[in-house]
Amino acid sequence: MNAPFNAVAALGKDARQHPAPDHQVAVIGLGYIGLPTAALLASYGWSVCGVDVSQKVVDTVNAGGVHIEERDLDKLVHDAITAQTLVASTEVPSASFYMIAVPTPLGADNAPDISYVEAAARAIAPRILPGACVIIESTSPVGTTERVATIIAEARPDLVVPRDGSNDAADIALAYCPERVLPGRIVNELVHNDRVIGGVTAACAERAAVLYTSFVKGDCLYTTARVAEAVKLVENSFRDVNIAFANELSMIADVIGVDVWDVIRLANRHPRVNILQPGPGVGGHCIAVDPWFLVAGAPQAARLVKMAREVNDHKAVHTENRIRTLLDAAPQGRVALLGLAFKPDIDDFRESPALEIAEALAHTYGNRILVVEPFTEELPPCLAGSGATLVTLDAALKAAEVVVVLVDHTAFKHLSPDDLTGKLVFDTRGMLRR
Ligand code: SAJ
Repeated sequence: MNAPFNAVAALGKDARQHPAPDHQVAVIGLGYIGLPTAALLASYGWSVCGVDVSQKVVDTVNAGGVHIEERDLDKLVHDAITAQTLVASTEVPSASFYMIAVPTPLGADNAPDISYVEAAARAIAPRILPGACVIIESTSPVGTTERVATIIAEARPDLVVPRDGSNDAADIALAYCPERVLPGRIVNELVHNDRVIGGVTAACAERAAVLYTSFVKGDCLYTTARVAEAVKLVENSFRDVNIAFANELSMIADVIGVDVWDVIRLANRHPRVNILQPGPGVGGHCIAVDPWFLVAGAPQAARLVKMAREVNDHKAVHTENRIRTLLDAAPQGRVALLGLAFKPDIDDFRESPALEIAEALAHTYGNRILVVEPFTEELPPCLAGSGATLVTLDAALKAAEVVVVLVDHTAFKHLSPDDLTGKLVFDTRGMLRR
Protein backbone atom coordinates (compact mmCIF):
# COMPACT_ATOMS: atom_id res chain seq x y z
CA MET A 1 0.00 0.00 0.00
CA ASN A 2 2.95 2.37 0.24
CA ALA A 3 3.54 2.77 -3.48
CA PRO A 4 0.86 5.09 -4.95
CA PHE A 5 -1.17 3.61 -7.76
CA ASN A 6 -4.24 4.54 -9.67
CA ALA A 7 -7.32 3.72 -7.68
CA VAL A 8 -9.53 3.48 -10.73
CA ALA A 9 -7.33 0.78 -12.18
CA ALA A 10 -7.33 -0.95 -8.81
CA LEU A 11 -11.07 -0.81 -8.36
CA GLY A 12 -12.11 -1.72 -11.87
CA LYS A 13 -14.84 -0.14 -13.93
CA ASP A 14 -17.40 -0.07 -11.10
CA ALA A 15 -15.49 2.76 -9.45
CA ARG A 16 -16.58 5.27 -12.09
CA GLN A 17 -20.25 4.32 -11.94
CA HIS A 18 -22.62 6.84 -10.43
CA PRO A 19 -23.86 5.96 -6.97
CA ALA A 20 -27.32 4.56 -6.32
CA PRO A 21 -29.79 7.42 -5.70
CA ASP A 22 -30.08 6.56 -2.02
CA HIS A 23 -26.34 6.94 -1.51
CA GLN A 24 -26.07 9.92 0.76
CA VAL A 25 -23.03 12.01 1.53
CA ALA A 26 -22.90 14.20 4.62
CA VAL A 27 -20.34 16.99 4.31
CA ILE A 28 -19.54 18.38 7.76
CA GLY A 29 -18.48 22.04 7.50
CA LEU A 30 -19.78 24.29 4.70
CA GLY A 31 -16.75 26.53 4.36
CA TYR A 32 -14.30 27.20 1.54
CA ILE A 33 -13.77 23.47 0.93
CA GLY A 34 -16.93 21.84 2.27
CA LEU A 35 -19.48 23.90 0.36
CA PRO A 36 -17.86 23.58 -3.11
CA THR A 37 -17.28 19.86 -2.50
CA ALA A 38 -20.88 19.31 -1.35
CA ALA A 39 -22.30 21.15 -4.35
CA LEU A 40 -19.97 19.37 -6.75
CA LEU A 41 -20.86 15.93 -5.37
CA ALA A 42 -24.52 16.88 -5.74
CA SER A 43 -23.89 17.81 -9.37
CA TYR A 44 -22.40 14.34 -9.91
CA GLY A 45 -25.56 12.62 -8.76
CA TRP A 46 -24.94 12.09 -5.05
CA SER A 47 -27.60 13.03 -2.56
CA VAL A 48 -25.77 15.46 -0.33
CA CYS A 49 -26.52 16.93 3.08
CA GLY A 50 -24.22 19.80 3.99
CA VAL A 51 -23.93 20.24 7.74
CA ASP A 52 -22.85 23.41 9.50
CA VAL A 53 -23.10 24.70 13.06
CA SER A 54 -24.13 28.12 11.74
CA GLN A 55 -27.89 28.45 11.18
CA LYS A 56 -27.17 31.49 9.00
CA VAL A 57 -24.94 29.46 6.66
CA VAL A 58 -27.52 26.66 6.53
CA ASP A 59 -30.33 29.12 5.70
CA THR A 60 -28.23 30.84 3.02
CA VAL A 61 -27.38 27.55 1.31
CA ASN A 62 -30.93 26.21 1.54
CA ALA A 63 -32.07 29.43 -0.16
CA GLY A 64 -29.67 28.60 -3.03
CA GLY A 65 -27.13 31.22 -2.01
CA VAL A 66 -23.48 31.25 -0.97
CA HIS A 67 -21.75 32.99 1.92
CA ILE A 68 -18.29 32.93 0.30
CA GLU A 69 -16.96 34.34 -2.96
CA GLU A 70 -15.52 31.64 -5.20
CA ARG A 71 -15.54 31.41 -8.97
CA ASP A 72 -18.43 29.25 -10.35
CA LEU A 73 -19.65 28.36 -6.84
CA ASP A 74 -22.91 30.36 -6.80
CA LYS A 75 -24.33 28.60 -9.86
CA LEU A 76 -23.20 25.18 -8.65
CA VAL A 77 -24.95 25.65 -5.29
CA HIS A 78 -28.04 27.24 -6.81
CA ASP A 79 -28.44 24.38 -9.32
CA ALA A 80 -27.94 21.67 -6.68
CA ILE A 81 -30.49 23.24 -4.32
CA THR A 82 -32.97 23.64 -7.17
CA ALA A 83 -32.45 20.00 -8.20
CA GLN A 84 -32.87 18.98 -4.53
CA THR A 85 -29.64 16.98 -4.64
CA LEU A 86 -28.18 19.30 -1.97
CA VAL A 87 -29.75 20.28 1.32
CA ALA A 88 -28.16 21.99 4.30
CA SER A 89 -28.79 21.24 7.96
CA THR A 90 -27.38 21.83 11.43
CA GLU A 91 -27.97 18.13 12.21
CA VAL A 92 -25.74 15.26 11.07
CA PRO A 93 -27.83 12.68 9.14
CA SER A 94 -27.15 8.98 8.62
CA ALA A 95 -25.17 8.68 5.39
CA SER A 96 -23.05 6.31 3.31
CA PHE A 97 -20.12 8.74 3.33
CA TYR A 98 -19.18 11.41 5.88
CA MET A 99 -16.70 14.02 4.78
CA ILE A 100 -15.18 16.22 7.50
CA ALA A 101 -14.15 19.65 6.16
CA VAL A 102 -14.01 21.80 9.29
CA PRO A 103 -11.31 24.32 10.26
CA THR A 104 -8.13 23.26 12.04
CA PRO A 105 -6.77 26.57 13.32
CA LEU A 106 -3.56 27.29 15.17
CA GLY A 107 -3.92 27.20 18.91
CA ALA A 108 -1.65 28.66 21.58
CA ASP A 109 2.11 28.53 20.79
CA ASN A 110 1.36 27.63 17.17
CA ALA A 111 0.08 24.19 18.20
CA PRO A 112 -2.61 22.64 15.97
CA ASP A 113 -6.17 22.84 17.27
CA ILE A 114 -8.12 19.81 16.03
CA SER A 115 -11.10 20.36 18.34
CA TYR A 116 -13.50 20.99 15.42
CA VAL A 117 -12.48 17.67 13.83
CA GLU A 118 -12.98 15.94 17.16
CA ALA A 119 -16.40 17.59 17.56
CA ALA A 120 -17.37 16.44 14.04
CA ALA A 121 -16.33 12.87 14.92
CA ARG A 122 -18.45 13.03 18.09
CA ALA A 123 -21.43 14.32 16.06
CA ILE A 124 -21.06 11.56 13.46
CA ALA A 125 -20.57 8.69 15.95
CA PRO A 126 -24.21 8.31 17.13
CA ARG A 127 -25.52 8.37 13.54
CA ILE A 128 -23.03 6.13 11.77
CA LEU A 129 -24.24 2.77 10.41
CA PRO A 130 -22.21 -0.30 9.44
CA GLY A 131 -20.86 0.06 5.89
CA ALA A 132 -20.39 3.83 6.14
CA CYS A 133 -17.12 5.60 5.39
CA VAL A 134 -15.70 8.61 7.26
CA ILE A 135 -13.24 10.79 5.33
CA ILE A 136 -11.27 13.65 6.84
CA GLU A 137 -10.31 16.44 4.42
CA SER A 138 -9.36 19.12 6.98
CA THR A 139 -5.63 19.86 7.05
CA SER A 140 -4.55 17.98 10.15
CA PRO A 141 -1.47 17.01 12.16
CA VAL A 142 -0.24 13.46 11.58
CA GLY A 143 -2.20 11.10 13.81
CA THR A 144 -5.55 12.92 13.57
CA THR A 145 -7.26 10.10 11.67
CA GLU A 146 -6.23 7.68 14.41
CA ARG A 147 -7.68 10.11 16.96
CA VAL A 148 -11.00 10.13 15.07
CA ALA A 149 -10.95 6.31 15.07
CA THR A 150 -10.55 6.37 18.85
CA ILE A 151 -13.42 8.85 19.32
CA ILE A 152 -15.80 6.77 17.20
CA ALA A 153 -14.68 3.49 18.83
CA GLU A 154 -15.26 4.91 22.31
CA ALA A 155 -18.71 6.25 21.39
CA ARG A 156 -19.74 3.12 19.51
CA PRO A 157 -18.49 -0.07 21.18
CA ASP A 158 -21.02 -1.97 19.02
CA LEU A 159 -18.95 -1.23 15.88
CA VAL A 160 -15.58 -2.66 14.83
CA VAL A 161 -13.61 0.47 13.94
CA PRO A 162 -10.55 0.03 11.65
CA ARG A 163 -7.13 0.48 13.27
CA ASP A 164 -3.84 1.53 11.71
CA GLY A 165 -1.91 -1.46 10.40
CA SER A 166 -4.65 -3.94 11.20
CA ASN A 167 -6.01 -6.24 8.50
CA ASP A 168 -9.07 -7.22 10.53
CA ALA A 169 -12.47 -6.72 8.92
CA ALA A 170 -14.13 -3.56 10.22
CA ASP A 171 -17.73 -2.34 10.25
CA ILE A 172 -16.90 1.14 8.93
CA ALA A 173 -14.15 2.69 6.79
CA LEU A 174 -11.94 5.62 7.79
CA ALA A 175 -9.66 7.61 5.49
CA TYR A 176 -7.73 10.88 5.24
CA CYS A 177 -7.91 12.64 1.84
CA PRO A 178 -6.46 16.15 1.95
CA GLU A 179 -8.01 18.97 -0.01
CA ARG A 180 -5.41 20.57 -2.32
CA VAL A 181 -7.40 23.21 -4.18
CA LEU A 182 -6.29 26.77 -4.77
CA PRO A 183 -8.66 29.52 -3.58
CA GLY A 184 -9.99 31.22 -6.72
CA ARG A 185 -9.79 27.94 -8.69
CA ILE A 186 -11.50 25.61 -6.20
CA VAL A 187 -14.30 24.22 -8.38
CA ASN A 188 -11.96 23.50 -11.28
CA GLU A 189 -9.20 22.00 -9.13
CA LEU A 190 -11.63 19.80 -7.17
CA VAL A 191 -12.26 17.92 -10.40
CA HIS A 192 -8.88 18.09 -12.12
CA ASN A 193 -6.26 17.76 -9.36
CA ASP A 194 -4.83 14.37 -8.41
CA ARG A 195 -6.06 13.15 -5.03
CA VAL A 196 -4.17 11.33 -2.30
CA ILE A 197 -6.41 8.79 -0.56
CA GLY A 198 -5.00 7.58 2.73
CA GLY A 199 -6.83 4.65 4.26
CA VAL A 200 -6.46 3.49 7.83
CA THR A 201 -6.41 0.09 6.09
CA ALA A 202 -6.23 -0.84 2.39
CA ALA A 203 -9.96 -1.62 2.42
CA CYS A 204 -10.68 1.86 3.84
CA ALA A 205 -8.79 3.53 0.98
CA GLU A 206 -10.69 1.50 -1.57
CA ARG A 207 -14.01 2.45 0.01
CA ALA A 208 -13.14 6.17 0.10
CA ALA A 209 -12.01 5.99 -3.53
CA VAL A 210 -15.57 5.13 -4.57
CA LEU A 211 -16.55 8.69 -3.65
CA TYR A 212 -13.56 10.44 -5.24
CA THR A 213 -13.44 8.48 -8.48
CA SER A 214 -17.05 9.47 -9.14
CA PHE A 215 -16.00 13.09 -9.81
CA VAL A 216 -12.18 13.41 -9.90
CA LYS A 217 -10.64 13.49 -13.36
CA GLY A 218 -7.08 13.53 -12.00
CA ASP A 219 -5.47 10.37 -10.64
CA CYS A 220 -6.53 8.98 -7.27
CA LEU A 221 -3.44 7.75 -5.45
CA TYR A 222 -3.63 5.29 -2.57
CA THR A 223 -1.56 5.41 0.58
CA THR A 224 -1.92 5.22 4.35
CA ALA A 225 -3.77 7.81 6.43
CA ARG A 226 -0.54 8.92 8.17
CA VAL A 227 1.30 9.43 4.87
CA ALA A 228 -1.66 11.35 3.43
CA GLU A 229 -1.74 13.61 6.50
CA ALA A 230 1.99 14.30 6.08
CA VAL A 231 1.68 14.87 2.32
CA LYS A 232 -0.70 17.78 2.85
CA LEU A 233 1.56 19.47 5.40
CA VAL A 234 4.62 18.91 3.24
CA GLU A 235 3.01 20.45 0.13
CA ASN A 236 2.23 23.70 1.88
CA SER A 237 5.56 23.73 3.74
CA PHE A 238 7.36 23.30 0.41
CA ARG A 239 5.65 26.42 -0.91
CA ASP A 240 6.24 28.36 2.31
CA VAL A 241 9.97 27.54 2.30
CA ASN A 242 10.28 28.60 -1.34
CA ILE A 243 8.39 31.86 -0.80
CA ALA A 244 10.58 32.49 2.26
CA PHE A 245 13.64 32.22 0.02
CA ALA A 246 12.19 34.86 -2.31
CA ASN A 247 11.22 37.09 0.62
CA GLU A 248 14.65 36.74 2.20
CA LEU A 249 16.25 37.61 -1.14
CA SER A 250 14.17 40.80 -1.27
CA MET A 251 15.51 41.84 2.14
CA ILE A 252 19.09 40.90 1.21
CA ALA A 253 18.68 42.92 -2.00
CA ASP A 254 17.72 46.01 0.02
CA VAL A 255 20.94 45.69 2.02
CA ILE A 256 23.34 45.01 -0.84
CA GLY A 257 21.65 47.49 -3.18
CA VAL A 258 20.44 45.38 -6.09
CA ASP A 259 17.02 45.11 -7.71
CA VAL A 260 15.49 41.84 -6.46
CA TRP A 261 13.10 41.57 -9.42
CA ASP A 262 15.99 41.73 -11.89
CA VAL A 263 18.00 39.24 -9.85
CA ILE A 264 15.12 36.72 -9.73
CA ARG A 265 14.16 37.20 -13.38
CA LEU A 266 17.70 36.57 -14.56
CA ALA A 267 18.47 33.75 -12.08
CA ASN A 268 15.32 31.98 -13.28
CA ARG A 269 16.82 31.78 -16.77
CA HIS A 270 19.06 29.03 -15.37
CA PRO A 271 17.48 25.69 -16.38
CA ARG A 272 17.31 24.40 -12.80
CA VAL A 273 16.41 27.58 -10.91
CA ASN A 274 12.81 28.61 -10.30
CA ILE A 275 12.58 31.28 -7.58
CA LEU A 276 9.09 32.39 -6.51
CA GLN A 277 8.00 36.00 -6.06
CA PRO A 278 8.58 38.14 -2.95
CA GLY A 279 5.61 39.91 -1.45
CA PRO A 280 4.58 41.70 1.75
CA GLY A 281 4.56 38.36 3.63
CA VAL A 282 2.59 35.14 3.33
CA GLY A 283 -1.12 34.99 4.08
CA GLY A 284 -4.17 32.80 3.82
CA HIS A 285 -5.38 30.09 6.16
CA CYS A 286 -3.15 27.39 4.66
CA ILE A 287 0.45 28.26 3.87
CA ALA A 288 0.77 30.64 6.80
CA VAL A 289 -0.59 27.96 9.15
CA ASP A 290 0.06 24.39 8.01
CA PRO A 291 3.87 24.34 8.32
CA TRP A 292 3.41 24.87 12.06
CA PHE A 293 1.60 21.49 12.18
CA LEU A 294 4.76 19.87 10.82
CA VAL A 295 6.90 21.79 13.32
CA ALA A 296 4.62 20.73 16.18
CA GLY A 297 5.04 17.07 15.19
CA ALA A 298 8.86 17.19 15.11
CA PRO A 299 10.07 20.42 16.77
CA GLN A 300 13.77 19.50 16.86
CA ALA A 301 13.92 18.19 13.29
CA ALA A 302 11.79 20.82 11.51
CA ARG A 303 14.36 23.65 11.62
CA LEU A 304 14.11 24.93 8.05
CA VAL A 305 10.30 24.77 8.03
CA LYS A 306 10.15 26.80 11.25
CA MET A 307 12.69 29.32 9.99
CA ALA A 308 10.71 29.79 6.76
CA ARG A 309 7.59 30.64 8.80
CA GLU A 310 9.60 33.15 10.78
CA VAL A 311 11.14 34.72 7.66
CA ASN A 312 7.73 35.08 6.01
CA ASP A 313 6.18 36.56 9.15
CA HIS A 314 9.12 38.92 9.48
CA LYS A 315 8.65 40.09 5.88
CA ALA A 316 5.36 41.73 6.91
CA VAL A 317 7.11 43.61 9.74
CA HIS A 318 9.92 44.63 7.37
CA THR A 319 7.33 45.90 4.86
CA GLU A 320 5.48 47.86 7.54
CA ASN A 321 8.73 49.49 8.67
CA ARG A 322 9.64 50.50 5.13
CA ILE A 323 6.24 52.17 4.72
CA ARG A 324 6.75 54.00 8.03
CA THR A 325 10.06 55.34 6.69
CA LEU A 326 8.29 56.59 3.54
CA LEU A 327 5.53 58.23 5.58
CA ASP A 328 8.06 59.90 7.84
CA ALA A 329 9.76 61.26 4.71
CA ALA A 330 6.46 62.86 3.64
CA PRO A 331 5.18 64.48 6.85
CA GLN A 332 1.42 65.16 6.65
CA GLY A 333 1.39 63.18 3.38
CA ARG A 334 -1.12 60.43 2.84
CA VAL A 335 -0.41 56.86 1.76
CA ALA A 336 -2.52 54.83 -0.66
CA LEU A 337 -2.39 51.17 0.33
CA LEU A 338 -3.42 49.13 -2.71
CA GLY A 339 -5.05 45.84 -1.63
CA LEU A 340 -5.94 44.12 1.64
CA ALA A 341 -6.58 40.53 0.48
CA PHE A 342 -4.02 37.80 1.13
CA LYS A 343 -3.40 37.39 -2.59
CA PRO A 344 -4.65 38.82 -5.89
CA ASP A 345 -8.23 38.70 -7.13
CA ILE A 346 -9.91 37.13 -4.10
CA ASP A 347 -12.01 38.61 -1.28
CA ASP A 348 -10.28 36.56 1.42
CA PHE A 349 -8.54 38.62 4.12
CA ARG A 350 -7.68 35.74 6.46
CA GLU A 351 -4.11 35.92 7.79
CA SER A 352 -3.51 38.62 5.20
CA PRO A 353 -0.17 40.42 5.65
CA ALA A 354 -1.61 43.39 3.71
CA LEU A 355 -4.41 43.74 6.26
CA GLU A 356 -2.04 43.34 9.22
CA ILE A 357 0.23 46.04 7.78
CA ALA A 358 -2.72 48.39 7.14
CA GLU A 359 -4.00 47.86 10.68
CA ALA A 360 -0.62 48.57 12.28
CA LEU A 361 -0.12 51.71 10.17
CA ALA A 362 -3.66 52.96 10.85
CA HIS A 363 -2.98 52.87 14.58
CA THR A 364 -0.13 55.36 14.11
CA TYR A 365 -1.17 57.39 11.08
CA GLY A 366 -5.01 57.32 11.26
CA ASN A 367 -6.54 59.46 8.53
CA ARG A 368 -3.30 59.53 6.54
CA ILE A 369 -4.16 55.97 5.46
CA LEU A 370 -6.20 55.54 2.26
CA VAL A 371 -7.16 51.95 1.48
CA VAL A 372 -8.07 50.76 -2.01
CA GLU A 373 -9.61 47.28 -2.08
CA PRO A 374 -12.01 46.43 -4.93
CA PHE A 375 -13.06 43.21 -3.16
CA THR A 376 -14.85 44.89 -0.26
CA GLU A 377 -17.49 47.57 0.14
CA GLU A 378 -16.49 48.48 3.66
CA LEU A 379 -13.33 48.42 5.72
CA PRO A 380 -12.80 45.23 7.75
CA PRO A 381 -13.66 45.59 11.47
CA CYS A 382 -10.00 45.87 12.53
CA LEU A 383 -9.71 49.12 10.52
CA ALA A 384 -13.10 50.58 11.37
CA GLY A 385 -12.81 53.69 13.55
CA SER A 386 -9.04 53.95 12.99
CA GLY A 387 -9.33 57.04 10.79
CA ALA A 388 -8.30 55.05 7.69
CA THR A 389 -10.74 55.35 4.78
CA LEU A 390 -11.74 53.08 1.91
CA VAL A 391 -11.51 55.00 -1.37
CA THR A 392 -11.42 54.35 -5.09
CA LEU A 393 -8.11 53.95 -6.89
CA ASP A 394 -8.55 57.29 -8.68
CA ALA A 395 -9.32 59.14 -5.45
CA ALA A 396 -6.34 57.55 -3.71
CA LEU A 397 -3.95 58.45 -6.50
CA LYS A 398 -5.15 62.06 -6.46
CA ALA A 399 -4.76 62.44 -2.70
CA ALA A 400 -1.70 60.37 -1.80
CA GLU A 401 1.96 61.33 -1.77
CA VAL A 402 2.99 57.74 -1.06
CA VAL A 403 1.66 54.71 -2.98
CA VAL A 404 2.22 51.14 -1.78
CA VAL A 405 1.22 48.08 -3.82
CA LEU A 406 0.36 45.38 -1.28
CA VAL A 407 -1.73 43.13 -3.55
CA ASP A 408 -1.40 42.87 -7.33
CA HIS A 409 -5.14 42.70 -8.06
CA THR A 410 -5.98 42.74 -11.79
CA ALA A 411 -7.85 46.01 -11.13
CA PHE A 412 -4.47 47.65 -10.36
CA LYS A 413 -2.44 46.15 -13.17
CA HIS A 414 -3.10 48.91 -15.69
CA LEU A 415 -1.02 51.23 -13.50
CA SER A 416 2.39 52.16 -14.85
CA PRO A 417 5.25 54.06 -13.20
CA ASP A 418 4.19 57.07 -15.32
CA ASP A 419 0.84 57.20 -13.47
CA LEU A 420 2.75 57.62 -10.22
CA THR A 421 5.21 60.33 -11.22
CA GLY A 422 6.10 62.61 -8.30
CA LYS A 423 4.96 60.10 -5.67
CA LEU A 424 7.00 57.92 -3.33
CA VAL A 425 6.26 54.39 -4.53
CA PHE A 426 6.83 51.04 -2.81
CA ASP A 427 5.78 48.05 -4.91
CA THR A 428 5.94 44.96 -2.66
CA ARG A 429 4.79 42.65 -5.48
CA GLY A 430 6.87 43.88 -8.41
CA MET A 431 3.59 44.63 -10.19
CA LEU A 432 4.78 47.85 -11.81
CA ARG A 433 7.76 45.99 -13.30
CA ARG A 434 5.60 43.54 -15.26
N1 SAJ B 1 2.84 34.13 -2.39
C1 SAJ B 1 4.00 34.90 -2.52
N2 SAJ B 1 4.83 34.64 -3.56
C2 SAJ B 1 4.59 33.65 -4.47
C3 SAJ B 1 3.43 32.85 -4.32
C4 SAJ B 1 2.57 33.12 -3.27
O1 SAJ B 1 4.25 35.81 -1.73
O2 SAJ B 1 5.39 33.50 -5.39
C5 SAJ B 1 1.94 34.39 -1.26
C6 SAJ B 1 0.53 34.82 -1.68
O3 SAJ B 1 0.48 36.19 -1.96
C7 SAJ B 1 -0.26 34.44 -0.45
C8 SAJ B 1 0.44 33.18 0.04
O4 SAJ B 1 1.71 33.17 -0.57
O5 SAJ B 1 -0.18 35.44 0.54
C9 SAJ B 1 -0.27 31.87 -0.28
O6 SAJ B 1 -0.82 31.91 -1.60
P1 SAJ B 1 -0.75 30.66 -2.58
O7 SAJ B 1 -1.40 31.04 -3.84
O8 SAJ B 1 0.64 30.15 -2.68
O9 SAJ B 1 -1.53 29.50 -1.82
P2 SAJ B 1 -2.98 29.39 -1.13
O10 SAJ B 1 -2.79 29.59 0.34
O11 SAJ B 1 -4.00 30.20 -1.81
O12 SAJ B 1 -3.31 27.83 -1.42
C10 SAJ B 1 -2.39 26.84 -0.98
C11 SAJ B 1 -2.12 25.89 -2.15
N3 SAJ B 1 -0.99 25.01 -1.82
C12 SAJ B 1 0.08 24.89 -2.64
O13 SAJ B 1 0.19 25.52 -3.67
C13 SAJ B 1 1.13 23.92 -2.22
C14 SAJ B 1 -3.37 25.05 -2.45
O14 SAJ B 1 -3.11 24.07 -3.44
C15 SAJ B 1 -3.86 24.38 -1.16
O15 SAJ B 1 -5.02 23.59 -1.37
C16 SAJ B 1 -4.19 25.47 -0.17
O16 SAJ B 1 -2.96 26.18 0.13
C17 SAJ B 1 -4.76 24.82 1.08
O17 SAJ B 1 -6.00 24.83 1.24
O18 SAJ B 1 -4.00 24.22 1.85
